[in-house]
Order: sequence, then structure tokens, then C-alpha cells
Amino acid sequence: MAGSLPRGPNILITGTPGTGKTTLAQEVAQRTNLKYINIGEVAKENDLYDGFDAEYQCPIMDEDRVIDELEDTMVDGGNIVDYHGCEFFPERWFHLVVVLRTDTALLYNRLEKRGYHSKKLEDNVQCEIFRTILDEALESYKTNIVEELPSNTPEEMEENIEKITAWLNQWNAT
Ligand code: DAT
Repeated sequence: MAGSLPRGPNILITGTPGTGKTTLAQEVAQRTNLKYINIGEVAKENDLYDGFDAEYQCPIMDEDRVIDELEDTMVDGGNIVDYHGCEFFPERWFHLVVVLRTDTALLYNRLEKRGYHSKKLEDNVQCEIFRTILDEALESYKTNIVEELPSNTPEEMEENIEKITAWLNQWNAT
């Protein structure tokens, strides 16, 4: 609403598919007053696509229309956003950008379990090996708001949840 105070910061949880973004973001949302937003679901619910990727056999997201769709919500603040990319969002949207990282063998197993195979599996594992999303985050946002967190074990998942909620409490206290 025009003139009202933002509801809080916006946090982006990014990383290669399978690193644990959805698990982490949903858990943080449950423990705080942040609203969970899954970019893939926003695109699907609003049919925000622009063509079809023949190689990956999936629709191509219309990034500009996704941004238009979410602009008011993001300006209001208080959101935790889940997406396996980060460079097309407006930089001003986010106050913290978390990049989850997972060891190659673990990631391979998680994606295989998800039913990924051949090219899609290899491309995603390579994306993690080459730290593609981390570099994308460091190029797109101020480095002091980018936080790289390991996501290999349930213990690390819990530590990450606690780190983010502590960050949020700190933000709300200042
Ligand atoms: P993403 O949203 O990044 O694609 P996800 O949250 O769906 O990932 O998690 C993929 C799978 O891996 C799911 O079965 C939960 C598991 N997982 C995620 N993070 C984990 C962690 N830190 N330790 C153990 N398992 C984890």
C-alpha cells in the first residue's frame, strides 16, 4: 500500500536444483512471518511463458511478466523467494541472497531420485561444479548481501534455517 512501511525484508533462496531451496524456504516461512514465493509456481499459475524449449522439453518462462506480476508484493516486503536463478530480478528487491551449495555426489543422487536423467542431470550437476549460481549472485548483487551456505545434511539444513531466522530477528530489531 502506498505510504505504508514495508512488512520486512525480502530474502532470495537460490542455488542449483536439488540443493534444498524449497525445503529451506518453506521451513523458514513456517517459522517466521515471511511469505513463501516459488517463482516456478507463479509462472505456472499465471501462465507466464514465452515459447517452448525443445531441448529440455519445457515451457520458457517470460521473466519480464514474472517481474511485473510480483513487483507490488516485493515492494511490500516480507517475502522469501525460491528460484534456481537470480540475475533477472531487480537488484533492489532483495536484502539477503542465500546461495545453497551441495557436494556433487549428493546432488547427483538427489536429482536422480527426482527422475532427472542424461542431459538434464549432467547439466545441473555441472552447474553446481562450476558454481554457476554463486557467480551469478555475486555479479548481480552487492557481495555483502550474498551468503553461500552448505546444504549437504539435515544438520546443515537446520543450521541454515537458524542462521536465516537469526538474520531476520536482527533486521527486525534495527
Ligand atoms: P530444490 O528446491 O533446491 O530443488 P529441494 O528442497 O526440493 O531442493 O530438495 C531436494 C531433495 O533433497 C529433497 O528430497 C530434500 C533433500 N534435501 C535438500 N536439502 C537437504 C539437506 N541439506 N540435507 C539432506 N537432504 C536435503
